[in-house]
Amino acid sequence: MEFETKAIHSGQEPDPTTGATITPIYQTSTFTQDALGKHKGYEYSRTGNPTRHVLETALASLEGGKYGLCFASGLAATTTVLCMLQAGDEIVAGDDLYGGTIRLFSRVFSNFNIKTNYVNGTNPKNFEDAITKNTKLIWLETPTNPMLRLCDINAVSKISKSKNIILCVDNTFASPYFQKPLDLGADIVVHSTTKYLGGHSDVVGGAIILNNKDLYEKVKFYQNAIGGTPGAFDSWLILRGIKTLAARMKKHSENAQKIAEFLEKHPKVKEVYYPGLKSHPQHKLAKEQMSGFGGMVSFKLKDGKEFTKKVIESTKLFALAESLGGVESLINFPYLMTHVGVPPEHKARLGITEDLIRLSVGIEDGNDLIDDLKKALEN
Ligand code: P1T
Repeated sequence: MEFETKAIHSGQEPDPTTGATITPIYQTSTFTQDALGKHKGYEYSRTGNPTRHVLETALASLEGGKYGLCFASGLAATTTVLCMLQAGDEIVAGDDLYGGTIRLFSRVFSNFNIKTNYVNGTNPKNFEDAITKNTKLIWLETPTNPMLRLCDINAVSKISKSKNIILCVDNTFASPYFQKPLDLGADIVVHSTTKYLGGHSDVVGGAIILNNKDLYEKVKFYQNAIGGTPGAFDSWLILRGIKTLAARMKKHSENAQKIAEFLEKHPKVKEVYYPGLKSHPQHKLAKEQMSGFGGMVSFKLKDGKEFTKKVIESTKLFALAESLGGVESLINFPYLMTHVGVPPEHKARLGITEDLIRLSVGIEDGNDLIDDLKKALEN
């Protein structure tokens, strides 16, 4: 079955009790049992809920995985993966990650004696060099947030497998429509379903997809034990979102490519970061491991921070807001918004400066979006 068909049908059979074509919202915390120890598959909604279960099955199918598990946010999914570690264990992580992920690693799990070594993820060898006898997890995003750098998933997976270390890939930026980390050798895929999977900026959620049964059982245990699970309505919203994922991703990507090319030629723009540009240093890798380049574009302006501030405050269609992946375009200032919690020296190393702008390119008309940016840059 092709991706578009799976998005609409996988796991989404008519409701077994009523025949409802669309999965109902099972808005219940608990399930009445037939007799002690005898029930219809569900006991309590933290442990399992039919609406969530349909979403978990559908997401697994889209990522080409066997098992899916859903969470109340992307960070709840990340937390659940990290809870499988023990004090003294170490993580090797790509250094360019969503600011909240860095905050979680460096300011929460560090308190439990779980140390993270950050490496420049553009060279797989850097992961290998940072591995110690205590390393239990390799964590990477690709494309990264916000610099749109790439990590070679297949190359890193060869390293992780040879050392028996779990490789977890945050696939939020690409979405399963453009990239399938499990096929490339990852053990776990994590998503903020808040973004492209939900697609309409109306829900916060997370997911984990994986193939290994033992690992699945372990994550499932932690999902229930920790309790960062989504409600039925939120699960339903994401389920509705994924039905149009393919159509949306094509348009996001088409618009983003046009905008990146427009920005690249603009005299006030210093640098543009988009994997679909021929000038992107990892364009070749992008073409190999992705089937499209996504809807995120970052760029730097020549005229410094005051002008940058003016630009981000003067777009009309691009809303100044955190988050990404919705149908509407957003403009973001990573230095003070999504990456505000990242230590200054870490930001400086990545190039998250006060002239950096990140765009989440929506699915509006591409020329309208370009006009909006053109006017804002005329300031
Ligand atoms: O916000 P939440 O659903 O908890 O997801 C966290 C998260 C995880 N991974 C990536 C790559 C992300 O971009 C995010 C959230 N990011 C934003 C809110 C943002 O504007 O970048």
